[in-house]
Amino acid sequence: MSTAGKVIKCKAAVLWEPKKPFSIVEIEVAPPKAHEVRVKILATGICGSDDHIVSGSLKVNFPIIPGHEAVGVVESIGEGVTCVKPGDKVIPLCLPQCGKCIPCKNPEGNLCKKNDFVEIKGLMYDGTSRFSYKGKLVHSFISSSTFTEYTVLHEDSVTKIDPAAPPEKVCPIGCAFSTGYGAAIKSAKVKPGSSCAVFGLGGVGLSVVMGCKAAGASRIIGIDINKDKFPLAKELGATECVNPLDFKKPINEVVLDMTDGEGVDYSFEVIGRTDTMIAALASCNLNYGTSVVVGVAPSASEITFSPSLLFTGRTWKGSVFGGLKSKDDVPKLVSEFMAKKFVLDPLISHVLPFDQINEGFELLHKGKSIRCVLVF
Ligand code: CND
Ligand code: ZN
Ligand code: ZN
Repeated sequence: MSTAGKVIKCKAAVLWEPKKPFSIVEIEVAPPKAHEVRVKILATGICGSDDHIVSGSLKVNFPIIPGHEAVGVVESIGEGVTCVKPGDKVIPLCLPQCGKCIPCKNPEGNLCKKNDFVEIKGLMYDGTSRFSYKGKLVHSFISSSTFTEYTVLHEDSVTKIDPAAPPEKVCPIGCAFSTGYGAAIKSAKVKPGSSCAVFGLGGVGLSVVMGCKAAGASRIIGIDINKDKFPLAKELGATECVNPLDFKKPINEVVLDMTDGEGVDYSFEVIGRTDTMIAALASCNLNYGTSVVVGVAPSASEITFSPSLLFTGRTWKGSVFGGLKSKDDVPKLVSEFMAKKFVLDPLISHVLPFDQINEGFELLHKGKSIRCVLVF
Protein backbone atom coordinates (compact mmCIF):
# COMPACT_ATOMS: atom_id res chain seq x y z
CA MET A 1 0.00 0.00 0.00
CA SER A 2 1.42 3.36 -0.97
CA THR A 3 2.32 5.75 1.83
CA ALA A 4 2.46 8.77 -0.52
CA GLY A 5 0.38 11.68 0.72
CA LYS A 6 -0.11 10.09 4.15
CA VAL A 7 1.47 10.73 7.53
CA ILE A 8 4.08 8.04 8.24
CA LYS A 9 4.61 6.81 11.79
CA CYS A 10 8.18 5.62 12.23
CA LYS A 11 11.11 5.28 14.59
CA ALA A 12 13.36 8.27 15.20
CA ALA A 13 16.12 9.16 17.67
CA VAL A 14 14.99 12.35 19.40
CA LEU A 15 17.14 14.49 21.66
CA TRP A 16 15.03 16.41 24.16
CA GLU A 17 17.88 18.33 25.75
CA PRO A 18 21.69 18.32 25.71
CA LYS A 19 23.80 15.89 27.74
CA LYS A 20 21.06 13.24 27.69
CA PRO A 21 20.84 10.01 25.70
CA PHE A 22 18.69 9.81 22.58
CA SER A 23 15.26 8.31 23.01
CA ILE A 24 14.01 6.16 20.20
CA VAL A 25 10.34 6.99 19.83
CA GLU A 26 7.61 6.71 17.25
CA ILE A 27 7.20 10.06 15.51
CA GLU A 28 4.86 11.28 12.81
CA VAL A 29 6.39 12.41 9.54
CA ALA A 30 4.06 14.58 7.46
CA PRO A 31 3.95 14.20 3.69
CA PRO A 32 6.24 16.47 1.67
CA LYS A 33 4.80 19.86 0.71
CA ALA A 34 5.49 21.48 -2.68
CA HIS A 35 9.19 21.24 -3.64
CA GLU A 36 9.88 18.79 -0.80
CA VAL A 37 10.88 15.15 -0.85
CA ARG A 38 10.21 12.41 1.72
CA VAL A 39 13.13 10.00 2.02
CA LYS A 40 13.48 6.61 3.70
CA ILE A 41 16.91 6.57 5.34
CA LEU A 42 18.94 3.41 4.72
CA ALA A 43 22.18 4.25 6.56
CA THR A 44 23.42 7.23 8.56
CA GLY A 45 26.79 8.07 10.07
CA ILE A 46 27.51 9.77 13.39
CA CYS A 47 29.49 13.01 12.91
CA GLY A 48 31.32 15.21 15.41
CA SER A 49 28.76 17.94 14.65
CA ASP A 50 25.92 15.68 15.88
CA ASP A 51 27.94 15.20 19.03
CA HIS A 52 28.20 18.98 19.48
CA ILE A 53 24.38 18.94 19.89
CA VAL A 54 24.61 16.17 22.47
CA SER A 55 27.35 18.00 24.41
CA GLY A 56 25.43 21.28 24.23
CA SER A 57 28.26 23.19 22.52
CA LEU A 58 26.18 23.82 19.39
CA LYS A 59 23.11 25.98 19.95
CA VAL A 60 20.03 24.34 18.43
CA ASN A 61 16.31 24.24 19.14
CA PHE A 62 15.04 21.21 21.07
CA PRO A 63 13.52 18.66 20.72
CA ILE A 64 15.57 17.79 17.67
CA ILE A 65 16.36 14.88 15.37
CA PRO A 66 20.08 15.25 14.56
CA GLY A 67 22.00 13.31 11.89
CA HIS A 68 23.13 14.74 8.55
CA GLU A 69 25.37 12.15 6.88
CA ALA A 70 23.23 9.53 5.17
CA VAL A 71 21.98 7.63 2.18
CA GLY A 72 18.30 6.99 1.52
CA VAL A 73 15.68 6.25 -1.06
CA VAL A 74 12.91 8.62 -2.15
CA GLU A 75 9.53 7.49 -0.79
CA SER A 76 7.40 10.28 -2.27
CA ILE A 77 7.70 13.77 -3.71
CA GLY A 78 5.72 16.96 -3.30
CA GLU A 79 4.25 19.07 -6.07
CA GLY A 80 6.75 20.54 -8.51
CA VAL A 81 9.70 18.29 -7.65
CA THR A 82 11.60 17.32 -10.79
CA CYS A 83 15.14 16.50 -9.58
CA VAL A 84 14.22 13.13 -8.04
CA LYS A 85 11.40 10.58 -8.22
CA PRO A 86 10.19 7.82 -5.88
CA GLY A 87 12.66 4.95 -5.76
CA ASP A 88 15.74 7.10 -6.49
CA LYS A 89 18.76 6.54 -4.27
CA VAL A 90 19.78 9.87 -2.74
CA ILE A 91 22.10 11.64 -0.32
CA PRO A 92 20.51 14.33 1.88
CA LEU A 93 22.47 17.60 1.69
CA CYS A 94 23.18 19.27 5.02
CA LEU A 95 24.21 22.29 2.96
CA PRO A 96 21.58 23.01 0.30
CA GLN A 97 22.31 24.23 -3.21
CA CYS A 98 19.34 26.17 -4.57
CA GLY A 99 21.32 27.19 -7.65
CA LYS A 100 19.67 30.62 -7.72
CA CYS A 101 21.19 32.70 -4.90
CA ILE A 102 24.38 34.76 -5.18
CA PRO A 103 26.72 32.25 -3.40
CA CYS A 104 25.24 29.41 -5.49
CA LYS A 105 25.89 31.35 -8.69
CA ASN A 106 29.43 32.32 -7.68
CA PRO A 107 31.88 29.59 -8.76
CA GLU A 108 33.85 30.12 -5.53
CA GLY A 109 30.79 30.11 -3.26
CA ASN A 110 28.88 27.24 -1.67
CA LEU A 111 27.09 28.69 1.37
CA CYS A 112 23.66 28.73 -0.26
CA LYS A 113 21.37 31.40 1.22
CA LYS A 114 18.90 28.64 2.09
CA ASN A 115 21.39 27.08 4.53
CA ASP A 116 20.49 26.25 8.11
CA PHE A 117 24.15 26.43 9.18
CA VAL A 118 24.58 30.05 10.19
CA GLU A 119 21.53 30.36 12.38
CA ILE A 120 20.31 26.85 13.06
CA LYS A 121 16.51 27.11 13.11
CA GLY A 122 15.67 23.46 12.50
CA LEU A 123 12.62 24.22 10.37
CA MET A 124 11.58 23.90 6.73
CA TYR A 125 11.61 27.02 4.52
CA ASP A 126 7.99 27.81 5.47
CA GLY A 127 8.92 27.94 9.17
CA THR A 128 7.18 24.68 10.08
CA SER A 129 8.43 21.14 10.71
CA ARG A 130 7.36 17.85 9.11
CA PHE A 131 8.24 16.01 12.35
CA SER A 132 6.02 15.71 15.40
CA TYR A 133 5.80 13.56 18.50
CA LYS A 134 2.40 13.23 20.15
CA GLY A 135 1.38 16.49 18.50
CA LYS A 136 4.50 18.39 19.66
CA LEU A 137 6.80 19.92 17.04
CA VAL A 138 10.21 18.25 16.68
CA HIS A 139 12.99 20.24 14.97
CA SER A 140 15.18 19.14 12.12
CA PHE A 141 18.96 19.63 11.92
CA ILE A 142 20.85 21.48 9.15
CA SER A 143 18.33 20.79 6.37
CA SER A 144 18.65 17.04 6.78
CA SER A 145 17.80 15.11 10.04
CA THR A 146 18.78 11.56 9.32
CA PHE A 147 18.48 9.80 12.70
CA THR A 148 14.99 8.73 11.66
CA GLU A 149 13.50 6.09 9.38
CA TYR A 150 11.88 8.82 7.27
CA THR A 151 12.82 12.45 6.79
CA VAL A 152 11.51 15.31 4.66
CA LEU A 153 13.99 17.42 2.70
CA HIS A 154 13.61 20.46 0.51
CA GLU A 155 14.52 19.62 -3.09
CA ASP A 156 17.54 21.93 -2.70
CA SER A 157 18.79 19.56 0.00
CA VAL A 158 18.74 16.25 -1.81
CA THR A 159 20.75 14.82 -4.68
CA LYS A 160 20.38 11.66 -6.72
CA ILE A 161 23.31 9.24 -6.68
CA ASP A 162 24.32 6.08 -8.56
CA PRO A 163 21.67 3.44 -7.68
CA ALA A 164 24.42 0.82 -7.37
CA ALA A 165 26.21 2.73 -4.57
CA PRO A 166 26.20 0.70 -1.33
CA PRO A 167 24.42 2.90 1.28
CA GLU A 168 26.51 2.07 4.35
CA LYS A 169 29.72 2.58 2.38
CA VAL A 170 29.04 5.89 0.61
CA CYS A 171 27.39 7.43 3.66
CA PRO A 172 30.51 9.51 4.60
CA ILE A 173 30.13 11.42 1.31
CA GLY A 174 27.12 13.06 2.98
CA CYS A 175 29.49 14.92 5.32
CA ALA A 176 32.89 13.69 6.60
CA PHE A 177 34.51 12.81 3.31
CA SER A 178 33.20 15.76 1.28
CA THR A 179 34.00 18.18 4.11
CA GLY A 180 37.54 16.95 4.67
CA TYR A 181 38.57 16.09 1.13
CA GLY A 182 37.04 19.32 -0.20
CA ALA A 183 38.78 21.40 2.52
CA ALA A 184 42.14 20.22 1.15
CA ILE A 185 41.37 20.22 -2.57
CA LYS A 186 38.90 23.08 -2.96
CA SER A 187 39.23 25.41 0.06
CA ALA A 188 43.01 25.23 0.61
CA LYS A 189 43.90 24.19 -2.95
CA VAL A 190 46.84 22.15 -1.63
CA LYS A 191 49.68 22.10 -4.16
CA PRO A 192 51.85 19.13 -5.17
CA GLY A 193 55.02 18.85 -3.10
CA SER A 194 53.64 20.99 -0.27
CA SER A 195 53.59 20.32 3.48
CA CYS A 196 50.39 20.02 5.54
CA ALA A 197 49.40 19.63 9.20
CA VAL A 198 46.03 18.19 10.13
CA PHE A 199 44.80 18.85 13.66
CA GLY A 200 42.27 16.17 14.65
CA LEU A 201 42.17 12.73 13.04
CA GLY A 202 38.48 11.82 13.27
CA GLY A 203 36.36 11.01 10.22
CA VAL A 204 36.65 14.57 8.89
CA GLY A 205 40.36 15.01 9.67
CA LEU A 206 41.28 11.70 8.04
CA SER A 207 39.37 12.85 4.96
CA VAL A 208 41.52 16.01 4.97
CA VAL A 209 44.58 13.73 5.08
CA MET A 210 43.21 11.85 2.04
CA GLY A 211 42.58 15.14 0.23
CA CYS A 212 46.12 16.41 0.96
CA LYS A 213 47.56 13.15 -0.34
CA ALA A 214 45.38 13.21 -3.47
CA ALA A 215 46.55 16.80 -4.10
CA GLY A 216 50.16 15.58 -4.05
CA ALA A 217 51.35 16.94 -0.70
CA SER A 218 54.76 15.48 0.11
CA ARG A 219 54.51 15.89 3.87
CA ILE A 220 51.36 15.42 5.93
CA ILE A 221 51.67 15.76 9.71
CA GLY A 222 48.74 14.23 11.62
CA ILE A 223 48.08 15.68 15.08
CA ASP A 224 45.81 14.13 17.69
CA ILE A 225 45.72 13.57 21.45
CA ASN A 226 44.53 10.00 20.82
CA LYS A 227 47.45 8.01 19.47
CA ASP A 228 45.13 5.15 18.50
CA LYS A 229 44.22 7.32 15.49
CA PHE A 230 47.78 7.28 14.13
CA PRO A 231 47.98 3.89 12.33
CA LEU A 232 44.95 4.66 10.14
CA ALA A 233 46.13 8.24 9.53
CA LYS A 234 49.42 6.82 8.24
CA GLU A 235 47.61 4.25 6.12
CA LEU A 236 45.61 7.08 4.51
CA GLY A 237 48.58 9.32 3.79
CA ALA A 238 49.99 10.97 6.94
CA THR A 239 53.78 10.87 6.67
CA GLU A 240 54.18 11.34 10.45
CA CYS A 241 51.92 11.74 13.47
CA VAL A 242 52.42 13.66 16.70
CA ASN A 243 50.58 13.73 20.00
CA PRO A 244 50.55 17.19 21.67
CA LEU A 245 50.45 15.43 25.06
CA ASP A 246 53.95 14.04 24.44
CA PHE A 247 55.50 17.52 24.45
CA LYS A 248 56.01 20.22 27.05
CA LYS A 249 56.02 23.02 24.46
CA PRO A 250 52.95 24.16 22.51
CA ILE A 251 52.13 21.99 19.51
CA ASN A 252 52.64 24.87 17.05
CA GLU A 253 56.25 25.14 18.24
CA VAL A 254 56.62 21.39 17.73
CA VAL A 255 55.39 21.76 14.14
CA LEU A 256 57.86 24.65 13.58
CA ASP A 257 60.68 22.47 14.93
CA MET A 258 59.66 19.68 12.56
CA THR A 259 59.80 22.06 9.59
CA ASP A 260 63.12 23.87 10.22
CA GLY A 261 61.27 26.81 11.72
CA GLU A 262 59.29 27.47 8.53
CA GLY A 263 55.92 25.97 9.44
CA VAL A 264 53.77 24.03 7.01
CA ASP A 265 52.27 25.38 3.79
CA TYR A 266 48.75 24.37 4.85
CA SER A 267 47.23 23.59 8.22
CA PHE A 268 43.72 22.42 9.03
CA GLU A 269 41.82 22.56 12.33
CA VAL A 270 39.41 19.63 12.33
CA ILE A 271 38.54 19.40 16.03
CA GLY A 272 36.32 22.36 16.87
CA ARG A 273 38.37 24.08 19.61
CA THR A 274 39.47 27.72 19.64
CA ASP A 275 42.92 26.93 21.14
CA THR A 276 43.73 24.47 18.35
CA MET A 277 42.45 26.95 15.74
CA ILE A 278 45.12 29.40 16.92
CA ALA A 279 47.74 26.63 17.17
CA ALA A 280 46.95 25.54 13.60
CA LEU A 281 47.24 29.13 12.38
CA ALA A 282 50.60 29.56 14.13
CA SER A 283 51.79 26.24 12.64
CA CYS A 284 51.64 27.40 9.04
CA ASN A 285 54.29 29.52 7.36
CA LEU A 286 54.14 33.08 8.64
CA ASN A 287 54.25 34.55 5.15
CA TYR A 288 52.57 32.28 2.61
CA GLY A 289 50.93 29.67 4.86
CA THR A 290 47.20 29.00 4.72
CA SER A 291 45.22 27.71 7.69
CA VAL A 292 41.72 26.34 7.22
CA VAL A 293 39.15 26.14 10.03
CA VAL A 294 36.96 23.08 9.48
CA GLY A 295 36.03 22.25 13.09
CA VAL A 296 32.85 23.72 14.54
CA ALA A 297 33.68 25.70 17.70
CA PRO A 298 31.13 26.03 20.53
CA SER A 299 28.38 28.52 19.59
CA ALA A 300 29.25 30.99 22.35
CA SER A 301 33.03 30.93 21.89
CA GLU A 302 35.27 33.80 20.78
CA ILE A 303 38.91 33.97 19.76
CA THR A 304 41.56 36.45 20.89
CA PHE A 305 44.85 36.38 18.99
CA SER A 306 47.80 38.55 18.11
CA PRO A 307 47.23 40.34 14.77
CA SER A 308 50.91 39.73 14.04
CA LEU A 309 49.91 36.16 13.21
CA LEU A 310 48.18 37.53 10.09
CA PHE A 311 50.21 40.69 9.48
CA THR A 312 53.13 38.73 8.07
CA GLY A 313 50.99 37.32 5.28
CA ARG A 314 49.24 34.18 6.49
CA THR A 315 45.80 33.35 5.11
CA TRP A 316 43.18 32.17 7.59
CA LYS A 317 39.95 30.84 6.21
CA GLY A 318 36.99 28.67 7.04
CA SER A 319 35.49 25.85 5.02
CA VAL A 320 31.92 24.61 5.07
CA PHE A 321 31.21 21.28 3.38
CA GLY A 322 34.71 21.40 1.93
CA GLY A 323 33.82 24.43 -0.18
CA LEU A 324 31.95 22.03 -2.48
CA LYS A 325 28.72 22.69 -4.36
CA SER A 326 26.69 20.03 -2.60
CA LYS A 327 24.07 19.08 -5.19
CA ASP A 328 26.56 19.06 -8.07
CA ASP A 329 29.59 17.58 -6.35
CA VAL A 330 28.13 14.83 -4.13
CA PRO A 331 26.95 12.63 -7.05
CA LYS A 332 30.33 13.16 -8.74
CA LEU A 333 32.15 11.99 -5.61
CA VAL A 334 29.89 8.92 -5.42
CA SER A 335 30.75 8.11 -9.05
CA GLU A 336 34.45 8.59 -8.34
CA PHE A 337 34.14 6.23 -5.36
CA MET A 338 32.39 3.66 -7.55
CA ALA A 339 35.25 4.05 -10.06
CA LYS A 340 37.65 3.29 -7.17
CA LYS A 341 39.34 6.72 -7.29
CA PHE A 342 39.42 6.79 -3.47
CA VAL A 343 38.49 4.54 -0.57
CA LEU A 344 35.90 5.07 2.14
CA ASP A 345 35.99 1.71 3.93
CA PRO A 346 38.77 2.75 6.36
CA LEU A 347 36.61 5.61 7.64
CA ILE A 348 33.85 3.22 8.68
CA SER A 349 35.00 1.69 11.93
CA HIS A 350 31.61 0.38 13.10
CA VAL A 351 28.24 -0.54 11.63
CA LEU A 352 25.44 -0.81 14.20
CA PRO A 353 21.67 -1.26 14.06
CA PHE A 354 19.90 2.13 14.35
CA ASP A 355 18.48 1.18 17.76
CA GLN A 356 22.02 1.19 19.15
CA ILE A 357 22.56 4.89 18.44
CA ASN A 358 23.54 5.63 22.06
CA GLU A 359 26.23 2.92 21.90
CA GLY A 360 27.45 4.60 18.68
CA PHE A 361 27.87 7.93 20.49
CA GLU A 362 29.61 6.17 23.38
CA LEU A 363 32.17 4.72 20.95
CA LEU A 364 32.84 8.26 19.66
CA HIS A 365 33.20 9.66 23.20
CA LYS A 366 35.66 6.91 24.11
CA GLY A 367 37.73 7.71 21.01
CA LYS A 368 37.14 4.21 19.66
CA SER A 369 35.27 5.01 16.45
CA ILE A 370 36.03 6.93 13.29
CA ARG A 371 32.66 6.70 11.61
CA CYS A 372 29.95 4.58 13.20
CA VAL A 373 27.28 3.96 10.58
CA LEU A 374 23.78 3.13 11.79
CA VAL A 375 21.68 0.93 9.53
CA PHE A 376 17.91 0.54 9.51
P1 CND B 1 35.72 13.36 15.80
O1 CND B 1 35.27 13.58 17.19
O2 CND B 1 35.60 12.02 15.19
O3 CND B 1 37.27 13.79 15.67
C1 CND B 1 37.88 14.78 16.43
C2 CND B 1 39.33 14.36 16.71
O4 CND B 1 39.99 15.42 17.39
C3 CND B 1 39.44 13.12 17.61
O5 CND B 1 40.27 12.17 17.00
C4 CND B 1 40.02 13.67 18.91
O6 CND B 1 40.85 12.74 19.58
C5 CND B 1 40.82 14.86 18.40
N1 CND B 1 41.07 15.88 19.41
C6 CND B 1 40.24 16.32 20.40
N2 CND B 1 40.83 17.29 21.12
C7 CND B 1 42.06 17.48 20.59
C8 CND B 1 43.16 18.35 20.89
N3 CND B 1 43.08 19.23 21.90
N4 CND B 1 44.27 18.26 20.11
C9 CND B 1 44.37 17.38 19.10
N5 CND B 1 43.35 16.52 18.77
C10 CND B 1 42.23 16.58 19.50
O7 CND B 1 34.95 14.46 14.92
P2 CND B 1 34.74 14.57 13.33
O8 CND B 1 35.97 14.17 12.63
O9 CND B 1 33.44 13.95 12.96
O10 CND B 1 34.53 16.16 13.22
C11 CND B 1 35.61 17.04 13.48
C12 CND B 1 35.14 18.47 13.52
O11 CND B 1 34.67 18.85 12.22
C13 CND B 1 33.97 18.73 14.47
O12 CND B 1 34.14 19.96 15.14
C14 CND B 1 32.78 18.81 13.53
O13 CND B 1 31.72 19.55 14.08
C15 CND B 1 33.41 19.50 12.36
C16 CND B 1 32.64 19.42 11.08
C17 CND B 1 32.68 20.52 10.24
C18 CND B 1 31.99 20.49 9.05
C19 CND B 1 32.08 21.65 8.11
O14 CND B 1 31.34 21.70 7.12
N6 CND B 1 32.98 22.61 8.35
C20 CND B 1 31.24 19.37 8.70
N7 CND B 1 31.22 18.30 9.54
C21 CND B 1 31.91 18.31 10.71
ZN1 ZN C 1 21.54 28.93 -3.11
ZN1 ZN D 1 29.14 16.43 9.73
